[in-house]
Amino acid sequence: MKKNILKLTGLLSVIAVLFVVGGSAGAQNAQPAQSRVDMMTLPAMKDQFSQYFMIGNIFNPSDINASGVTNARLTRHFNVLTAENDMKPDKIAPTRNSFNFGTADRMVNAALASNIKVVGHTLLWHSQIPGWHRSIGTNNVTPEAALQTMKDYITNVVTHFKGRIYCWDVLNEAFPDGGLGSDWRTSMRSGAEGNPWFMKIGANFVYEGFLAARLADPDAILYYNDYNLDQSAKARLVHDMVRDVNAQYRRAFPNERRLLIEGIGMQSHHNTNVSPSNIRATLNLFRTLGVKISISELDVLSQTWSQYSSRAALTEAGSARAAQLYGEYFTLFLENSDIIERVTFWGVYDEQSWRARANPLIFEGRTTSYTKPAYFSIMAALDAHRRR
Ligand code: 9MR
Repeated sequence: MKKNILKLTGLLSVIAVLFVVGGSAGAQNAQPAQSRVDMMTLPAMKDQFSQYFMIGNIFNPSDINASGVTNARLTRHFNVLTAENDMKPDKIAPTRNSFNFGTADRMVNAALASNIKVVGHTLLWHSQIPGWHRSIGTNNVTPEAALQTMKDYITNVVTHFKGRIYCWDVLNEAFPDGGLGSDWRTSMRSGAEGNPWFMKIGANFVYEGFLAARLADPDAILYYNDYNLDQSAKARLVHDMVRDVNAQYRRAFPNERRLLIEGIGMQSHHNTNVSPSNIRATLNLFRTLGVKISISELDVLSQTWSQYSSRAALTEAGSARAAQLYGEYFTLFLENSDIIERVTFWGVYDEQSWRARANPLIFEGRTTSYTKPAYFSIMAALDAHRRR
């Protein structure tokens, strides 16, 4: 009986996909109303994409208990999770030398008990950091002392989770939003909201930080993670940093076969002006580094950035555009699946999103989450890729 229901719901979703594909193929005819499907009845996305990449999402303390992940929407569709906030420096290391691992431990252990991998997010950042990180940038400790403090912190945290974290976002968002120089070593965030480690230690904190993480847990894959990497100036700086830090590692450890920075996380907090061709250009650039890529925080506003920031009303055209872009992005991800190891959505349903007012996700509904057209355009992209 249960099997039959599953078969039936599978069939329904295939029919829904056909509607969307038919519509986007340019038929002028009136389109049938989109069927909304409860995401719990859909085939598991993690299985559908299993030959290409992992499919991830975020989780919070309310999604788990002592025996595992209790949020069935997560366990059904996703095989890798990132703590939305609970592994950030302000949560894990509120004061110097007193770590607060309780919540993070419960979350990581629950995910592992549910057979789900965990991304460690994040070690070195300029935001959501405790006062003792922030003040490193401006207090009168020496650069040498600050470097030791940073290494100790990384060693402590990574060692604590050793063997449980599949990859670490070692460094997050080091580059600013605008006014980028051409040399990565002098272009990182500084000032009141700057990266304190960069401000005190200088650019070599990157190599030292990644090296401390590698030594503490050699099995973890070490990532640099950032947003706006569809923009060529920022992508170029990230490329140069990864190239130079990996070259420095190669000189120091000539027999080591692995890279030090093994992956780049492209957060991908997009809006309806983010063009797939820019993302393609960045993927081609990063490909030359020999690194893995993760799409690490995907969401797509149903608006342009300026509409979103001016709190403009949503339009149907904007929602349709976002849905279409989801499909185009996935087409690109599938074409690059030899280097993409994970695609993580930054939330399951719109209402939970940090940008909820622009409906950026592929499901909607807090109590029961239903498909949006974006879901079907992703599945149509998968279908088209398989048929190539
Ligand atoms: O989704 C997170 C939100 O709950 C927090 O309030 C916010 C604070 O900075 O961080 C959000 O997650 C961020 C992620 O850790 C790093 N990239 C940007 C994400 C969205 O702000």
